[in-house]
Amino acid sequence: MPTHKTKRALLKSGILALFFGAAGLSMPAMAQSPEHPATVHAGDLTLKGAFIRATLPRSPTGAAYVTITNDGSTDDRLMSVTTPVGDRAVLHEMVEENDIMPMRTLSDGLSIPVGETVSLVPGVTHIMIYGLDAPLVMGQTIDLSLTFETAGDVIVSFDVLKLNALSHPDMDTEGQRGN
Ligand SMILES: [Cu+2]
Repeated sequence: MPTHKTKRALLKSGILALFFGAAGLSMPAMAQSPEHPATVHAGDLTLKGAFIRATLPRSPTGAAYVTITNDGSTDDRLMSVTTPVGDRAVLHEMVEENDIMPMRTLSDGLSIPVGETVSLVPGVTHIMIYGLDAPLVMGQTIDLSLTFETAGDVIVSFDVLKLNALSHPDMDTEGQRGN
């Protein structure tokens, strides 16, 4: 039998749960669909495993990753990306030079050839977000707009994962290696 005191404590935690539950429901991520779409189909393209690494409090930049498969009969190309959470987004590749890894802008975009799967993964390629308005916090979902030469504009929900995340859990379950 709970004492009067513990009853009150239980009631209090119930109220807190309600409060946070309601706060969760009002988050922007819920606006798009009842279930977070892990996989996005756009024309002949399939995009999955989209994630952004959480950022340190004063970090001016963030990095986003996604895996894109082209099942069509035309080569496609990721041309540009727009972001609601920073000044601009740029496609970057890492180039290993004498033990340092400078980033280079993919000014011609990123080719997505017919029948291939192209993964933006840490250490290889990423979407760099400059001028972050606020830190990116684990658990958030950020919608980026990816513009393809053929498939056009595609909105993809990126899950904010931990600071040093290597891949999205959706990809791990398929036995893919995150590196
Ligand atoms: Cu970069």
